[in-house]
Amino acid sequence: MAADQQLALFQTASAFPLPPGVKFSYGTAGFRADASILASTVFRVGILASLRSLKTQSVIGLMITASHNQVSDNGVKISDPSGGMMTQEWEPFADALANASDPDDLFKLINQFVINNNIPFGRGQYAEVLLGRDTRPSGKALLEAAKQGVNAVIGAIAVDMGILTTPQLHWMVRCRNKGLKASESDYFAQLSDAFGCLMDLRSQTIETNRTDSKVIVDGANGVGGKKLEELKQGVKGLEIEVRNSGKGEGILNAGVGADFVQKEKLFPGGFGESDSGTRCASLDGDADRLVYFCVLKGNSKKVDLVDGDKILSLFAIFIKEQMSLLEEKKEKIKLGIVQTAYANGASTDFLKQMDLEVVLTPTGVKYLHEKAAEYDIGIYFEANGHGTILFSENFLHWLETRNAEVSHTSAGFEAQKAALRLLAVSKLINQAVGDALSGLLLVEVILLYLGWSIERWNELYQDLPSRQIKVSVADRMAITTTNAETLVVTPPCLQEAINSEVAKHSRGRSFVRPSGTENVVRVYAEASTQQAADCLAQSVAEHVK
Ligand code: 16G
Ligand code: ZN
Repeated sequence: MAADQQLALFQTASAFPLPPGVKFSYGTAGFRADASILASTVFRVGILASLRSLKTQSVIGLMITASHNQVSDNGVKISDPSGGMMTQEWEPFADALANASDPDDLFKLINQFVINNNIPFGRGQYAEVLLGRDTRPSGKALLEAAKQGVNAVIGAIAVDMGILTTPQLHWMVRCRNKGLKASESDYFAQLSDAFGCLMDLRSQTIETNRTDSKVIVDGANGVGGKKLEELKQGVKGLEIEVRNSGKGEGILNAGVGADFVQKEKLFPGGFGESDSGTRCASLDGDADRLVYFCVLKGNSKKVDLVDGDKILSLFAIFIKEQMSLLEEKKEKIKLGIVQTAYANGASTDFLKQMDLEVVLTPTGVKYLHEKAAEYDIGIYFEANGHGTILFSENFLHWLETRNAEVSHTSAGFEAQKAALRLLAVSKLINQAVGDALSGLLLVEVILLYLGWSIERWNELYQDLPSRQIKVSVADRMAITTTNAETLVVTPPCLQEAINSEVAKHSRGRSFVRPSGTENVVRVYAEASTQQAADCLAQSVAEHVK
């Protein structure tokens, strides 16, 4: 390593000492912790991002957010050149960097890693990292730490993209690497244009049973609400009311947001019984999750939840219908549905009854995304509301070329419209990661296309009662699993114990897994009644303790 590079690293690293007594882990969604102890981690992730940019010779993203966590937390994660999550191969290095005890240790680690991976480090080669942050007050100082980390690598530049949703930053990275327009106004324009296109391509004859013309959206007092206010300016034909937009006094994620609504099944702050009968939606703190809900009357803040599984089902219905309208090739198009073990059993049954190929992956966007990318059209969602629809380059190319031919038959005309709709969906729905803003617009336009109210949508199937519990244990990693986390491997005998509890309940299903974001083991149970689901979860939890 060149002497000037060595010096640059030592000097800046000394300004960001590792806090004593903590161990950081990249986890399912990057590093997350109380913001007060994160400066050294964010600085080091800045270095990591520059190295990743050098290695891939592409633009990399660095996002400062802790999503749905409380406002005093923060976090940092990397977007790879495709706009997806950082490759898992680099996660052990990320962990080692974050935990290096001092600049000397840090330097040795980097040196070894660049040699092993043949990274043109310290040779003045160009690297570029786009930085984004959510609205957390700690974000500004952490962004500065990230900038210094990026700049500690000679030849690397950090570009501050300002306050963004997580999916916006991922989208920008993807566009930059494809040589496409990548500014925030390009993002807004692409979404509203594609929405407009889908609105124009609706069939005019559809009977509608809708009485609810507007949607009210809970912005979690965070960045999503703020950005939705901007996005909606360009959206024609839909009334969007934003609450908890982050402009008022409300605290980020405190009794608001998609995570709160999904887990508690209660309406968020800023909503009331007078909203019953109106379609409502909720974003999480960095706007990569979306759930819908209906406020129930006289029922102590309870809601009817329309979760990620139902959003997935709605998208699957629409995509399948468009595919069936395509005259040619339709048998050859591979459509895949990707869920995790948390998907409600009723949703999986429903999708299978539609003759769709459904696969499960472990929890975490990186797994779902990777699997969905294997299809021509891959739709993935977690029950918590994170998901998107991926289109393969080949399939998009085919759609574009087939559209160049003008058709004269009525079936041909319908097929052409279906192809145009699919192309518009590929532009509306974020191809990099799940994006609550683009997901919201797609849900809305599909409901309009089908003429469905939220109640009609919610009636697609009835969720099986379920229960989730957290169990604190000495070492959560003692539990290992296989088959997309549905079966326990170690400790021995635990799976047998779960099986015998499950057998006691009609439609019983239960699994356990160590959390990737908290120091707990999570227990999930499902059964034909709420009481049975509660009982099953409790008894399985006893075996975990
Ligand atoms: C993270 C994941 C999310 C997953 C959740 C599980 C990303 C971007 N986010 O939020 O997909 O559902 O972790 O948390 O991958 P857990 O491991 O604590 O249950
Ligand atoms: Zn999030």
